[in-house]
Amino acid sequence: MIHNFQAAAGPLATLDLLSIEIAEPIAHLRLNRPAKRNAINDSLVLQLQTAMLNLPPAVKAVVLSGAGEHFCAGLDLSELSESSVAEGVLHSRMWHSVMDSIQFGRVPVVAVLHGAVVGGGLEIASSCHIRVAEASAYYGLPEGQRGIFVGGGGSARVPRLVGVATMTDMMLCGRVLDAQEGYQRGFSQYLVADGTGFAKGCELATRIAGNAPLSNFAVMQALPRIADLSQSDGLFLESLMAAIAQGDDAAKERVRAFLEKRAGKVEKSS
Ligand code: 1HE
Repeated sequence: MIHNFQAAAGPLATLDLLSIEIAEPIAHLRLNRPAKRNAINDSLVLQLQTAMLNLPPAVKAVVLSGAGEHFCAGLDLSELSESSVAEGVLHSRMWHSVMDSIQFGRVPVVAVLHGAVVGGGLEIASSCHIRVAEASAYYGLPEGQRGIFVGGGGSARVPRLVGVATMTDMMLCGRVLDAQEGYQRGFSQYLVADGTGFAKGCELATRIAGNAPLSNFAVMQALPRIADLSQSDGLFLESLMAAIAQGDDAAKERVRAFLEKRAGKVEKSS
């Protein structure tokens, strides 16, 4: 599949730490600080939020990657040293709001991971909806060794992917998972050869962008919330979300298309 990506215009073009290209219906956001291994300073994390909030309406899915040898080295530690306790809380809350703009934004985000996916980089990846890992990817939470704790939503999102025990091991013992272990334990839904992650990410983003918008909305907004509820409350919310989605014209047309043999069957992936 060939995508003709063009540099983004408007407010997205002014962001200097992200490179943003668009081939409708996909936007490609790339962390673009390779000399610092895409370490996330305040400017970069806020630019990520600006990008998520200003995606052109024609964009229906995002691919997020990192420039250079690594996806992301986590928090820029050079900004951490002199902050007070109060500043620390606000800084963490700022990250939470940016990560929410990814997880609960308008469109699904496919992260393409390679090299180091560590600390805040893993927190960013965990906020995305789909993770494609290249064979070079590895996952770490060096916060445990740096004398700090996760602050970008990791304690809420990482255990939901790999469990509290694995996260505890990564933080207390400095355990680093390679791409294969990360795939088996649930960090990535896809594991691909080095150099092929972006193509796979674009393929998946294209499929996602072809779904009915309300279906994608339900998966992004309702599914993680239902998973956090009691079964009874979750099932009640599910019934409301299901009725809203199936009442939409897009759902009615898609169901009709299948019944009239105009839509594809469910097939095994190749
Ligand atoms: C950085 C950072 C950074 C690299 N902050 N400057 N994250 C960490 O504890 C991970 C720290 N980084 C590393 O372990 C390694 O850099 C990597 C394994 C990611 C990559 O290694 P390598 O050999 O490719 O690169 P390098 O030589 O270590 O780094 C290249 C430059 O990037 C170097 O700067 P230079 O000026 O000497 O060239 C590094 O100092 C710089 N650099 N990583 C600042 N993280 C919301 S709370 C989240 C809390 C956290 O994320 S804590 C975990 C932080």
